[in-house]
Amino acid sequence: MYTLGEFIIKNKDCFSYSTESLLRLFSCIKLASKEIHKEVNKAGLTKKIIGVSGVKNIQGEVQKKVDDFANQAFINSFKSRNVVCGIASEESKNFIEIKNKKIMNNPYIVLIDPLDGSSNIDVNVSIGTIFSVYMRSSSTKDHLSINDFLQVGNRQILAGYIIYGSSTILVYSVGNGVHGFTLDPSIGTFYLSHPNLFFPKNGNIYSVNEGNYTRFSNGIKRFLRYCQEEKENRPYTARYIGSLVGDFHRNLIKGGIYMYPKTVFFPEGKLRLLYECNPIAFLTEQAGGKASDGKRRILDILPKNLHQRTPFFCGPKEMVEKLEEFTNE
Ligand code: P6P
Repeated sequence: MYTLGEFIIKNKDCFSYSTESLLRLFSCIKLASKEIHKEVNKAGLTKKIIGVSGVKNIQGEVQKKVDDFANQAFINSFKSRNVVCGIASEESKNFIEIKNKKIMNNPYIVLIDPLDGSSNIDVNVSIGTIFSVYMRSSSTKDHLSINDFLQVGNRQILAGYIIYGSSTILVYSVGNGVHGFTLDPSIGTFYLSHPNLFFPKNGNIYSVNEGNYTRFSNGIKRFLRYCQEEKENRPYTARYIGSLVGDFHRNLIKGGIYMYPKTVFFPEGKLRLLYECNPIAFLTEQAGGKASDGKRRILDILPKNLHQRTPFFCGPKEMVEKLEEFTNE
């Protein structure tokens, strides 16, 4: 079995940028994810990450200790290894510029949701980290600006997630397919376990919070009724655990559509474009699927601000296109 590092080197021609940089990026991501794995796996036994940190994050949400722990783990890992020149995080209001002599001319920036779905940690449901990497759009001689982070998703050079579940799995793409690596915690190594992930044909899972049904648009309501009627390969199976990474990972492997439509509580949608939807959309397309806001390709949306939200639908192409028939009526 290939380790993640061996796999990257074996496939170095598939990455348009420096292989050494990719290896160093993953060195940071692996280190931070192993730190989080270690704490998450014994969450009930330690006060370190259970409960709230007492502060509110940019989202106005009471930040959980584990959110802060995960955020610091990634920021420290990237900063200490001089791997990127800038970081944007769901947990930080503004982007963080890293400027020192050791990373002069470093062109990489990373956007992360350090621990998506963290409210599930108290009930032992899978949670995840989502990451997205770009080349900065400004000259390395200048200070970073917000425009370096407000790039369309189709300019990502690397995207992926780590799911902390019954096992810890890192899934990524550099534009040459989607590949998953499972952590062997006994030696702290990620091994190739899911090469060339691709949405199965005839997916039959739909994932949405049906508690919001009355608040959905008529198009979404009609699509849900389509999923539930007894015809052809339907009714579909409803599966929703309230953790994007967990729901997406299951749907990628078994074949299903994930939906977070806009509601009266979230008129722009709940999920964040830059560090949730764009990386998941990149993986979706690399796995033969489609990701949209109900009308537009997610990866073509020009971001206006760091924490902007969007309605989000992703999964097998035929399922998303069927949904769009209803949302575009
Ligand atoms: P709801 C977690 O807070 C999250 O951002 C995603 O991981 C998840 O899919 C969604 O929100 C769940 O939201 O409103 O259904 O609880």
